[in-house]
Amino acid sequence: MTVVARFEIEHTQYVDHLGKVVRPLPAFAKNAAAMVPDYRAMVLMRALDAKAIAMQRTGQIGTYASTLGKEAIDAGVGAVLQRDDVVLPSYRESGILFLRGISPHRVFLYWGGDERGNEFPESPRDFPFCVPIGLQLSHAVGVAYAMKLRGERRAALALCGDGATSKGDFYEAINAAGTWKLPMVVLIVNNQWAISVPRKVQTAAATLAQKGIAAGIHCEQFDGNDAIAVRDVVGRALARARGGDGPSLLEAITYRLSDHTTADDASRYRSAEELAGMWKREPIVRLRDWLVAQGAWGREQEEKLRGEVAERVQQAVQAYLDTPQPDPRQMFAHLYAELPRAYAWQLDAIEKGNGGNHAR
Ligand SMILES: Cc1ncc(C[n+]2csc(CCOP(=O)(O)OP(=O)(O)O)c2C)c(N)n1
Ligand SMILES: [Mg+2]
Repeated sequence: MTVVARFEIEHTQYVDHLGKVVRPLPAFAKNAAAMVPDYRAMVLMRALDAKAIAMQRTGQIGTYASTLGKEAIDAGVGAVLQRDDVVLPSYRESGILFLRGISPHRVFLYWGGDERGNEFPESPRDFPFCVPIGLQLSHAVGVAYAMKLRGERRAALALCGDGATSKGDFYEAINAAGTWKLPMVVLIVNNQWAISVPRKVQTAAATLAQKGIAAGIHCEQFDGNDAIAVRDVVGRALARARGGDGPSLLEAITYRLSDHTTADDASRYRSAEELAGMWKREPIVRLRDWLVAQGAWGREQEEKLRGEVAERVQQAVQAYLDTPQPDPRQMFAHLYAELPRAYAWQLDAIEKGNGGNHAR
């Protein structure tokens, strides 16, 4: 017997959950101050997330998918994306979008049931939230193919969950990306759960990153709660894509500290011990401890930041509340050239004033 191929999956971590540096830092992190913007962004993301949950609980928005625990991924990805790149998010990527310049009040609009929350005028090339699992991956193939045809130095970055990697769309997308050597990066946010299905019963594969081996593309895994590892690994993959060196499949190891959405109660299917253990690995305290140890952050800055963040969250809430209700007829606008009867009578009812506005 001859071995015809061997494969390895690398895992990258720079700062462990105790704040200890476990391997030489990449050049960009040699000066700890360079990571302060990531920390600031992560604190803002967490505050906006807590506010969104409070707004759902008080009936001001509808179902909401929390980002609790994945702030390092969103901040790191936001930091290494270039303006011209295209992001194709799932429903859990609002943190990245804030760093693309998208106003946080749009996230409240979206989860408040207002389609205008899916319009991103501040970063118009980025794709809207994608709720059908995995669809954004095949869209990314199309986007990356167009970039390649035009000979542009840009990359398409699609994000999906661990559960999404069980879908045909996922395999089809990475296979096409490999075959056509597309400027594309797929980032799996492995938060260990797909609603109530744990990672271990999702697949028999030892890692999710290794799924890229069969597609013939670069693949690696990293600690998604280590902000430095996120910037390093995602930054390198995007540079490869832009430089014509082909696609990557990346697996970020993190943990969903929240329920799946506000419509879920995770305490019914996972233990309090597991959750408590994972809180010890969460990304914000880890980065702050490291910044403090490097002398790049202190109590005064923290207090000032908390004040600024509270103000920004309040501004976002106000911008949401101040947005006039959409015209209810707009829900029919992009469905059909000619409305079928089942919808036509509903539109008619609205126009006659029987299905009109309600208060936000
Ligand atoms: C095509 C499709 N099938 C099923 C669902 C229902 N659904 C919503 S979220 C989800 C689990 C997704 O898990 P994962 O990919 O790990 O993402 P996470 O929510 O953990 O970020 C499922 C099955 C859906 N939205 N779309
Ligand atoms: Mg998941």
